[in-house]
Amino acid sequence: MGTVVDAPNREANGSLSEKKPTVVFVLGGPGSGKGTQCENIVNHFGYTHLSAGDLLRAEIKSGSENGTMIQNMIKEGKIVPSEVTIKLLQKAMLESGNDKFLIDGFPRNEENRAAFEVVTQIEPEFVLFFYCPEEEMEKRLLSRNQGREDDNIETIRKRFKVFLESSLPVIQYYESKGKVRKIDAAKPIAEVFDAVKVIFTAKDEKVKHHACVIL
Ligand code: UP5
Ligand code: MG
Repeated sequence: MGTVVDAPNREANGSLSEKKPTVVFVLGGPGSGKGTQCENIVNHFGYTHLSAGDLLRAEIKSGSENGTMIQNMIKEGKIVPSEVTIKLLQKAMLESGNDKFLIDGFPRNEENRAAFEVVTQIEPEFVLFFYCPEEEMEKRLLSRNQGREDDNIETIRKRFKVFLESSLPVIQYYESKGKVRKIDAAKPIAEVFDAVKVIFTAKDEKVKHHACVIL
């Protein structure tokens, strides 16, 4: 498997860092609505949505050499090694042709976070954090019905535990840097998006204002 800074990663990073892309991390517990809201953000604000979980599931389907390992980890709700996920994210970013990305469901632990920073030299613009009580997330996941192998009560409980133990510290880290935008995700989908819109609109206004000042 090699290390996180092996040759393909460095090469991919060369062209990525030149582009200086805007990255927003979209984080929140399993079933908090990350994917649902990312779709809305793409339609309104022109970002490319990269779900780390979707990329990993596509990797399993493609029959890649890491497929079985990834499948086993997802079944157990465990976090796939950073190296694998970061390579998939870098490739998707390069292939998209866009320079604005929503990275959904990553970084999931401190190691993910640090490795992404080292390998890509990218710092997120901000972190969108969907906060939702576990009972509500559990209800949503159990009624999602999309055939995901990790949407069973046993795996869901493991995913919740990993989120609390490993992913919340990442959010706390960004909180300490003033980068977290927290959203109440227990509300209906449209109301959650109203709150999301305010954040992305404020960001666009800031960019426009900056451009005017420069001109
Ligand atoms: N729904 C959404 N919003 C709603 C609302 N406001 N009110 C009522 N219902 C709402 O939503 C889930 C369901 O709820 C849907 O049916 C939706 O209609 C409804 P969704 O938008 O899909 O929620 P999301 O937060 O995206 O839930 P998801 O299950 O995708 O989150 P996870 O973080 O658990 O899953 P992910 O795909 O990111 O990761 C899966 C696994 O991959 C991980 O457990 C891990 O094993 C692995 N992984 C890694 O190892 N590394 C990574 O970097 C990423 C993943
Ligand atoms: Mg999702």
